Amino acid sequence: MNREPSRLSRSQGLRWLKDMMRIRRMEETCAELYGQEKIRGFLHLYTGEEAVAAGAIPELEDTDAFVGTYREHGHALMRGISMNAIMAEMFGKVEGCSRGRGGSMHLFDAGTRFFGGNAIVSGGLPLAVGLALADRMQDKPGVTACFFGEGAAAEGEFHESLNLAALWQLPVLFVCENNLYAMGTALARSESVTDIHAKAEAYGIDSQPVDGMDVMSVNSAIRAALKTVREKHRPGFLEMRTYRFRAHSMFDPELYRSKEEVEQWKQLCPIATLTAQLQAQQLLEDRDLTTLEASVDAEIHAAVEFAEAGNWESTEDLLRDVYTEDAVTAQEPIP
Ligand SMILES: Cc1ncc(C[n+]2csc(CCOP(=O)(O)OP(=O)(O)O)c2C)c(N)n1
Repeated sequence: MNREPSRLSRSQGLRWLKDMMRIRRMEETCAELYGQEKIRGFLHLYTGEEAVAAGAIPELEDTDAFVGTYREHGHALMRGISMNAIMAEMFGKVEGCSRGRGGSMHLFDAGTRFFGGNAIVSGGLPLAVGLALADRMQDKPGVTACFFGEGAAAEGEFHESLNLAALWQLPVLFVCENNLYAMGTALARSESVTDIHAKAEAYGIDSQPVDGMDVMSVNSAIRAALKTVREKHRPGFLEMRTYRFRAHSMFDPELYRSKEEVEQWKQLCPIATLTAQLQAQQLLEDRDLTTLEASVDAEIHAAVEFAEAGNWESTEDLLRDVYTEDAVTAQEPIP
């Protein structure tokens, strides 16, 4: 699991830097808005893991599908869902990408084939296998990218999904974001084999660990894996080794890990690492950083304004899409 040697173009470097900053600042803003009770319910932030979404998701084609978890705000942004639609969804407004029905854990956008955040650990894996099967049965070219945490490996659905994807040779790219903790449970306390990629190998799936704190390593691993999945029509698996700097959710006192450990991982911050690499190669000047920051701040400011100005769903509409029209209007008593 070597870090990629630094071969960077200025335009690609700035793109990744901006994307990672967009994710981080959006998340930090969500934390503030949560404190103000503008965003309610559950909120799981991605801080520290940005290199994975920023390095991976822009490599997907429009025809590919995406399936994620409840920690999916950054993935949605990278897939091209606007920050306005994401923020409005966080607020529960109808202008949100799931019409305010899903909230933080259930961002969804069929238009970009973003088939959702999912509150159920490992719940996305069988969904991804089904999407890939559907695409193949309809002779569609897409790959389904399925992102999930290492906690999923403890679930039966993980094993059933990998088995069927390998057995039926389906074009699914499984991407495990191994941040070492499933809520408060350290990986080594719940798994007898902590190399998650080895579990995929057991199903005959090409698999490798990747330095998930380094956007260049993520990007080259994803490009190679997608190429194989597309050309050979079979599943692939990447284990991104990463770390979340913040608590699991807004309700987590974080008693399961030491402050020293968190500080050590913060030294590997993907944004600081890329900034330093770009500066060392004279590809980034102070004024570039100022411009990037201003543009990210403007995008976030506009998104919060958009969400604030959005509308609540009317009470008359609350049953819409919950029951069929017939069921809602039926006057017949149920026998
Ligand atoms: C089937 C199921 N069991 C338990 C939970 C409660 N739960 C929510 S998040 C979580 C931890 C998942 O950790 P991981 O998959 O590693 O993802 P991460 O939060 O680290 O991104 C658990 C156990 C759940 N949502 N679904």
